[in-house]
Amino acid sequence: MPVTADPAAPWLLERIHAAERIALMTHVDPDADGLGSQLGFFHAARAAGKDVVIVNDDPCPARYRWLDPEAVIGDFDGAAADLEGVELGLCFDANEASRAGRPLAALQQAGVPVLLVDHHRLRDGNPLQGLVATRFSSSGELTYRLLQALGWPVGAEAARGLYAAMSFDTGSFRFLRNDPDTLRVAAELQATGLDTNPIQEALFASRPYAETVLLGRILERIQRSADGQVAWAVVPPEAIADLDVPRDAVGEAIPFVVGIEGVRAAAMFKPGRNPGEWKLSLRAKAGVVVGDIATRRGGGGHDQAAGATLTGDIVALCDEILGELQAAVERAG
Ligand SMILES: [Mn+2]
Repeated sequence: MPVTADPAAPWLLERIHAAERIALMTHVDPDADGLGSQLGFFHAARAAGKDVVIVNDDPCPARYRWLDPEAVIGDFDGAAADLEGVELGLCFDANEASRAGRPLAALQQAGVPVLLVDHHRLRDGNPLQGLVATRFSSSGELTYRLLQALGWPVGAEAARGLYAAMSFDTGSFRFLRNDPDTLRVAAELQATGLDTNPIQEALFASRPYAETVLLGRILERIQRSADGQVAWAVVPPEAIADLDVPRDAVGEAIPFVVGIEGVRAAAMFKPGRNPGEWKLSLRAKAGVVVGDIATRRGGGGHDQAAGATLTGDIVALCDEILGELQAAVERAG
């Protein structure tokens, strides 16, 4: 059954048009791309007369509540009942069922079809269908094109989510893949009357003090390879224990690691969800491909930004990953 990279694929539009009640999901540990995409779709679909609900595995993190002033984002513990009567599920910014957790499993168990809407590379043998297009900067940009193809107007309400999604995944429109369409879509969203200043401030100028302290600790832990082309930081649980910060706050530091002059590939190891687990984040500068290092370990992402969950001794894991990063740098020449 089909996976398409075309937001206007007729079968895809027919499936969405045919469903009266639609549930929207995103991945666990939701980010601004997943949440913004589903909110953009939500507001446009509701305005188009659809009965639409959002049920994620996790609640909306406090840091993203400004995205959802109406509080339409539900979570599985509080809003599982909203899945009742749903005819179609759409899962944003996730490339496999397990990334979406319990709501997707519940829909599948009830025999409800679920389609992906994502810009991450699909794993070989993925059983899900949907719209998966890696050429898009973000799920937000992809969702905008899908809404256009559906013929559903995008008003300022929907635009806020989509613009936030794009701004987040492009690092405030710095990572544009030389695709002029990304800025065109951003301009069209702005033209709805959207005030983008509060989005910029909320995403990039609102770091809580405790997270700033954490950032300082991480920066102190950065190490570099002998040739200075690979940099990494290991953030053990004890570096966070006394700080009131969400787990995903650690990820905020990775741009500084890969942002060092001369560094072409970077890794960060932070505590995972469960004891003994490590969450690996990889970044690379243009031309260096590190995504496969995460994919081989059951993770995913893009060529220059990827992640995976690892278990084992951190010293051995670190050795292994750094060796592969060095090889990736050498391959890039
Ligand atoms: Mn994304």
